[in-house]
Amino acid sequence: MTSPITTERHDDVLVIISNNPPVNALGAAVRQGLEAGIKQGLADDSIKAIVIRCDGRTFFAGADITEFGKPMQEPALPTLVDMIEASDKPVVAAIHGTALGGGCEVTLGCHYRIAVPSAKIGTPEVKLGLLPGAGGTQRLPRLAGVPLALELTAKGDPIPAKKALEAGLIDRLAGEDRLAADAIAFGRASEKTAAPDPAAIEAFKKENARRFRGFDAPAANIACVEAATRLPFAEGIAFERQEFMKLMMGVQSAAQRHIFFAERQAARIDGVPADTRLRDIKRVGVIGAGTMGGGISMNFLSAGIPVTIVEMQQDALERGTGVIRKNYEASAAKGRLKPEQVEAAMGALTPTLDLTKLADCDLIIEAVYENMDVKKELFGKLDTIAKPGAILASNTSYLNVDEIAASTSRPEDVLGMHFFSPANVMKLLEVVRGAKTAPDVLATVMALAKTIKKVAVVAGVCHGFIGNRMLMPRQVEAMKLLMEGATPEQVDRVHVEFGMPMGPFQMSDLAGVDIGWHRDPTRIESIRDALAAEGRWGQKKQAGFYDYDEKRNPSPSARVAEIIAEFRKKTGAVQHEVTDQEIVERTLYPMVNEGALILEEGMAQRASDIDVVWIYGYGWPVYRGGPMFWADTEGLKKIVAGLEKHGFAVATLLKDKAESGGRFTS
Ligand code: 3H9
Repeated sequence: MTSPITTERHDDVLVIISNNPPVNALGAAVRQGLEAGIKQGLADDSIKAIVIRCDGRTFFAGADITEFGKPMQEPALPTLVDMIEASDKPVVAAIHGTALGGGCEVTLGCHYRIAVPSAKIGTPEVKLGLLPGAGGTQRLPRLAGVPLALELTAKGDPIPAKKALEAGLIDRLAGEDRLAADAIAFGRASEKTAAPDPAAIEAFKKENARRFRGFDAPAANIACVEAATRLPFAEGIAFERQEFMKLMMGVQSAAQRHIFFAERQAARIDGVPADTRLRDIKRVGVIGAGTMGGGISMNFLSAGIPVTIVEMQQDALERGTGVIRKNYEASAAKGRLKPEQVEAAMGALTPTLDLTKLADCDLIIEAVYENMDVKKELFGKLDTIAKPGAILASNTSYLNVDEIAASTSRPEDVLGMHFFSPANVMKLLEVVRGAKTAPDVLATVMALAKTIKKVAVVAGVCHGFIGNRMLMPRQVEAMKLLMEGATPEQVDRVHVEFGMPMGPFQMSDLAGVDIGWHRDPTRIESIRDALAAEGRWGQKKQAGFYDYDEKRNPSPSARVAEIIAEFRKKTGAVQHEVTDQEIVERTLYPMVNEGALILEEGMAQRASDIDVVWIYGYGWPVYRGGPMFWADTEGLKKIVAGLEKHGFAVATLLKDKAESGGRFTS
């Protein structure tokens, strides 16, 4: 096999070049080639300096994650970085694209760093449940100070070259097209030690406590940076190694790595070749300027794709476009957008009351009231208005997309695009593949999802698709638990302690207790009916399963406790002490069971897609890897036993896997 590493001589400078597509990951062959290149430079007296650069779209984007968990091949990355640092000839890192993780650590071992202005540098290991394990936690604080080292390691977001320059993380900016030449003209520097900065460390921990809740890796990153301020370099490195290995062996990092690959895998569509010719999407139409339609529109406007937004009434249209502007202006006020970007986005929005104005749209997304008759009528009209080849999408969260498609003469152009609220923020998009959806329609929408920075998952046509379908058994059981002795506070606490952003009842209050309510205050058949009849519609009414103050802080409600007590009496539900473990078994295990049914029926392409839905659509804790990965870590036998204990009908796939010692995820 030819090495991904080549060398070039430029008089007295040796340039080592890596070409390991797609992202120059530092796999074994790359590390071996780099080692050989450095040795070649050191052995040749006529060489005065060495440059390391990469071909292709980026500098090294990190260690090769696919090698994790396999036997290590020499040289290990830390050894290689040490070797670079020990070179008595100056080594210069020439950075373009993204120098991430191990890639960033290679640059830290180099004596100089030069980067093009568009480059980014960072250590995202924490997002994989890890820490920079090739000396990064020790070299970063020494070079760029404790505060920046904490930001980079414990949060994991890369910074642009200019900021890295200001922080001393890189030494010089190269011309955008002159990186190789500029790098060759470079010299040597000496190492710094990190100044102790305990106040910065404490403040950082406090500021980010919420963000880091439940995760192991941020604390380990912080501990390593702290060690850099107190231990000699070699001891700091030893400490880093020990912490790195702990994380690497742990379940959290395995879960986070699972999600990294799951997210990319989700983009692949079974039975649709990767080179399928896509349809051009130059203008998008959105029907409905409510919260959903407005949020959906913002995704396209932010990506520079013009949007025609349609409403039925002028005041609703104005309100909707007003909210879009307000959201953009709020981002601008926080410095996330420039005023001209706000104007550019708003300038690309065409509000109208006239449905026929959608005739020039390449994709039309309907985001109107969740009612089959309304949707069918609308799609019938769209059929007469939309140009040939336009994609017609429904943002329905439950309804049968095939039935909607059948109201047009072109069901092959119809699919579901289920955005999650708030649609301009939540990353998940469920793309619902109808029985007749054309492969190129599906492929176009999946590719478009990437353009608008969504993570898209293909779902089949079934009630609630993947996410909401799995939510249903959870909500049903949560209500039953109330009848049997649990309180909303207890059920929610168990979910929050598990790592969810909120529990089932907090979620109901946020979404609206009145959603799906029959609207007859005299018909009270459930606790939910009773709440809705009393106007306890959730946060928007400052009363739902909880009472809320003006700032929407919840507190347990005496009235809700009364309603629950009345219902327990009325139905004669048998009371018992509900333990936290029972709540887990009765609310989370049935989700896994439903996930198994979804797989059995082919409504999701793969178990990891289900995990992606729950991570990006519902805030399932990423360190638990999604419900199906979590089920594997719990043990499928235990899940089956738990389900059977509580009288659930166990899905055949789940049972079979448990019996054969199988897993859902790899
Ligand atoms: C580390 O460095 C540990 C060290 O500190 C310590 C060691 C001792 N390895 O995302 P894309 C694949 S941990 C293997 O679609 P983009 C990816 O799966 C690492 N494969 O492109 C995909 O494959 P496929 C720290 C990798 O342009 C393809 O490349 N580094 C790796 O949207 C294209 O990826 C990170 O965490 C990898 N490291 O984004 C950086 N990275 O085509 C992780 C990517 O088969 N990577 N692949 O689906 C990223 O954040 C993005 O990939 C990047 C490009 C921003 C680089």
